[in-house]
Amino acid sequence: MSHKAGFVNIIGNPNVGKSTLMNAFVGERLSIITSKAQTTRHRILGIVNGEDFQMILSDTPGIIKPAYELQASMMDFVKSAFEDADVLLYIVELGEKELKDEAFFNKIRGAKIPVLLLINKIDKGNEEVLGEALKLWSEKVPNAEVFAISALENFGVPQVFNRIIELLPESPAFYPKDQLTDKPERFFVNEIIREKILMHYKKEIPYAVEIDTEDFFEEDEIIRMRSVIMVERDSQKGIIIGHKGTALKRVGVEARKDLEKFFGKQVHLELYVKVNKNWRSSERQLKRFGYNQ
Ligand code: GDP
Ligand code: K
Ligand code: MG
Repeated sequence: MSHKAGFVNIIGNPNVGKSTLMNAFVGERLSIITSKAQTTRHRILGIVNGEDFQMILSDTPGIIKPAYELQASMMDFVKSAFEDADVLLYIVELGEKELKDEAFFNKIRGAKIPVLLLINKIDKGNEEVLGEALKLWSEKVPNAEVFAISALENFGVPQVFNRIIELLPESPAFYPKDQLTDKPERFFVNEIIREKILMHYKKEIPYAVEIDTEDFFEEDEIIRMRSVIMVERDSQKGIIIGHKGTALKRVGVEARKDLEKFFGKQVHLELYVKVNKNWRSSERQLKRFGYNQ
């Protein structure tokens, strides 16, 4: 059976209905990740898994690529929004007439990926208003396919959903579906810590570690997490920790910074190292490193 997977970047002003659309996409059937954060530049809105597809939706492209290119500057973000995705969703609401930012629209018009322009909240207007909106946005973004929807009432949403799937490339899933159904945030915490370990230790160390985020508590202002780095031997534990703990501290500081961007919230990360001689037998772990045979 063929499988499709890809990245969908969602752009649009605050309150146009991005979160509502996400919820409508996900419905009852599929797994999702959401961050409750409102302020972040970096977050995954959701991952929608089907038997033969995986749709990764983000309003902050770049960060969720498998290699976790964590982007620092807003310029990078803006750039990647138009390049590092398979489909761009641009959501506006009925009555919105944002005509000021020509540079922004030039970027959308010049996008090399398919653009779906969704006029949302059409339940709030009449046919005349909708007619004007369709005309306005079709002229403004001639390369877009324009859809009139009501995310709240699920009107037009399945059509958009199906169109996105059509546009996704043939690809295996980017994120293991089984790991995303249960405690999905922890999967990303593990991956971000793993990335720091890959960056800072010689090759044999990253291959010997497994990361397990044991606690993840979201409070109003802060997320508290506790993750264990499991290694196979005492000698590896020493290397991970480093002289006076400096190596581990660096991993913790860098991971925390990225986690704060990712979740859009202050993060407290407690990291510790544990020797576990048996983890390597885990089939999941072997698969992750590509030892699939
Ligand atoms: P976001 O900031 O882009 O994520 O927007 P939200 O999804 O949080 O929606 C902002 C507000 O618009 C909420 O009060 C939603 O209930 C409302 N809203 C979203 N979609 C629709 C829609 O299709 N019709 C109407 N009438 N309201 C909507
Ligand atoms: K909102
Ligand atoms: Mg929202």
